[in-house]
Amino acid sequence: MKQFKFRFSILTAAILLLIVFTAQGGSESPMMDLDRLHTGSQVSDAYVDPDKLAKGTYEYDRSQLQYELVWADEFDTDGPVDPAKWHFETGGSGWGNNEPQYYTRGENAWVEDNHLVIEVRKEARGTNPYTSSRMVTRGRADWLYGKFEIRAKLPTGLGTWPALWMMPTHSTYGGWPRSGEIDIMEHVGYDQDRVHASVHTGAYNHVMGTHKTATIQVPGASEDFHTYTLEWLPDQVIISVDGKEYYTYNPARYEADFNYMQWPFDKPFYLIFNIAFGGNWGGARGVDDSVLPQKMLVDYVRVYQSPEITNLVKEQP
Ligand SMILES: [Ca+2]
Repeated sequence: MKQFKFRFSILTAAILLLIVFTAQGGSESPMMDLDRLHTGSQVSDAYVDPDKLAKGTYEYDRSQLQYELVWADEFDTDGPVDPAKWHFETGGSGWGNNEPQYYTRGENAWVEDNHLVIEVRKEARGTNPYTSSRMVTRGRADWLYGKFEIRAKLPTGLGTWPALWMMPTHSTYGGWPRSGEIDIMEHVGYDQDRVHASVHTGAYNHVMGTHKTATIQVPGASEDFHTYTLEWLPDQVIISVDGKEYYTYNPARYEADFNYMQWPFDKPFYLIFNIAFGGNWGGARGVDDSVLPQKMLVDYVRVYQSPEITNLVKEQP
């Protein structure tokens, strides 16, 4: 491992020098390549060979990364959720967690007073006793690496289970959890003000009880807005609340020689916002539907990417 690291360090340094000289040589910056990673209606073509990644060869100074805004929803226009940025995943089949709510086609989400509202209601839809929303950027936008900031105010009450999270656009490495899942924020009403961050992979997931997770106390999580941030780099995932980092997933911590089973996070992922009510986790200590309706408010979501990381990934030997 060390020999590999040393050899690749020299290569990386040479490439960085080359990038610096190239950038100085012309008036155009290397930032135009951002479009290759911000897919939206385009197709991502950035690719990292998992075998290369397994050597742990990415070298960058995280404190020096410059991030540029590539996508955002400020939720500043009252009315329906922007269909160019989001669509709704609908249905009431339990969503893999025995969740009793039905996700509607947009009736439970709208924009008001400069924020998104997702509302979970005690309202029957077929055999489902509750309705809610699950909105996704899938098909509209996805990203490979970046910084994702979401300013949100969470619902409260026994049974509520809001989440701000990401799933892979394509199941390149197989069905869940092999292609990965990144949970930027989860909160369950029976444990008010404790926020959870997790990743799930083929090797580490909650079904096996091996998923990598961390929690932090966020006093007033349902009374005030707080900023939930994911920084997703080519070799690690860092999650923070209000700038306080409390979760890092770096597969090199657990395996000397890892692959997609530990790190499927080299493919584009999309954003998901939802509120479940009950289910395996949200309902683990029962539900109290007298708390309904409940809302999650999102002031904004902003996605940034770093040209340095874009180039690092692209140029990696
Ligand atoms: Ca806003």
